[in-house]
Amino acid sequence: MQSYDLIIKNAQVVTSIETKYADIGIKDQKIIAIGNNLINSKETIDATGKYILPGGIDSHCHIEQKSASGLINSDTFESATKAAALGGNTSIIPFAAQYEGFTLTETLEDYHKLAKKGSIIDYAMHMIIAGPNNDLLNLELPEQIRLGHSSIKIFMTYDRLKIEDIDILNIFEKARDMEAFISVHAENHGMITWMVSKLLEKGYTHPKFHSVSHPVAGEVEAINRIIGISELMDQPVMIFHVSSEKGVEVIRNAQARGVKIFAETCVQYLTLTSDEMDKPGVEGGKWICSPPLRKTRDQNALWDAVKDNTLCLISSDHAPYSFDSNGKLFKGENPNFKEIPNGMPGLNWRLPILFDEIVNKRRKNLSINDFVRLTSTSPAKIYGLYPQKGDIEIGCDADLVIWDPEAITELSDDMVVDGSGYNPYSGRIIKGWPETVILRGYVIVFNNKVIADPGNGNFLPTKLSANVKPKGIIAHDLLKENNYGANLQS
Ligand code: DUC
Ligand code: ZN
Ligand code: ZN
Repeated sequence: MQSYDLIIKNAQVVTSIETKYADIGIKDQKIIAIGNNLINSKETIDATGKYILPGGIDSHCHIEQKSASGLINSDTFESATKAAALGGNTSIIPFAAQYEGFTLTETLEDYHKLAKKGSIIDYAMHMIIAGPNNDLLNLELPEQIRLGHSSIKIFMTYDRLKIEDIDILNIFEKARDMEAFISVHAENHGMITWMVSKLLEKGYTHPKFHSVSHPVAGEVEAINRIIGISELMDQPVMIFHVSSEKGVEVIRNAQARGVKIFAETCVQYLTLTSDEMDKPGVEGGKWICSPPLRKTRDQNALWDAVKDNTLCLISSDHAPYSFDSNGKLFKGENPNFKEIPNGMPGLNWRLPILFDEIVNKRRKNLSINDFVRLTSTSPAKIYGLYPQKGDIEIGCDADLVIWDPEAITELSDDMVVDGSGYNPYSGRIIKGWPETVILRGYVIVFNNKVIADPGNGNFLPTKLSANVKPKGIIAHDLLKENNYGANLQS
């Protein structure tokens, strides 16, 4: 008779496509049976009245990353992944940030050391490329893609991170040749720099002016530009953290005419507005992130875009800074908005807040299956983790979360285990909580306590997913007959 290491009984099993009552049988870290009345296990968990979902995958989070301002996020892999696990995640995709003057290889080695030592959940790794020299593009990049880093992130703004269009084109060309995916921080650097200087010149220094300094027009322009580059190069991209109604419109139009682009938003853009920054003193700096929180109208448009799949996943963009002289206030007690580092914590809060919005409040009539798709299956499918991660099927890693749909929680600063020390959602009362978290068959969170050790997480090497491969169509402008064959009559 088949024996199991763990059986979870009597729950409603939820995937991105269905919800059904079943038992789940786990052996050697994998799901090996989904059926009724499973028996013969070393351990059994009775999940009557609960849901079992695939573990959350947060595909956009910054951990122990050196930021553009030179500061390091107020987290270690240990504290960040504890927060992530408590929030129902079993995998993350953080960043290794390569800056001008550093090799990609040493950068990746450094971040891998940190992740291996501290992470309690599994992780893949995006490569930020900010100094794309010839050696990096021609020698290092192919090797790192071969080693399982199939995702590149580029920035169109931030002084030390942004790259010029010519470099973007070179990276797109290499990524297409070597089978990598590209994600983009799309905001127009010139517009932001100009707005910041105008605002400061006029004495507008309060944190609330941060949102004014990142105009929607800057997001729209950069998204348009990256779509144009993506079309020319036939290289699909992920547009990160879309924050505005107008940004969504540009993406929806491009998708409608067949451009293969993907876009995400983050929990904060769906649930908070720029009003958060309008608090006395510098308190509002806690909500400074880029792109900035916008208006209720943008929030509604983002939910519509989630509903019609213009935005195909929701991440946290976790980038915590403590609210003291080591973090948000590193320039002093009374910084202007530009002196406050950008970023908010979110690994712990993304799933419970979205569960409340989607499953409990039925925002835009989205379902619990949509919740799974947006927060686990879709990131797995896009970043090459599927079907090992992101689903409940025979053969998948046994990454499972038992959700109590009735638990009522008031979010507070007291709950925070990440390095920020504050909860941007404090005071919010939500329904539904990820009470037990299982990674590869081992319980890592029980009764809201982490019971796994740092170093427990595995690196997840990725390959370019078939879902995000180029269409294989050479752009009109690059066709021989349209003169990319050049020569003409010269
Ligand atoms: N903006 C980013 O682009 N990344 C981290 C946090 C932020 O606010
Ligand atoms: Zn970004
Ligand atoms: Zn980010």
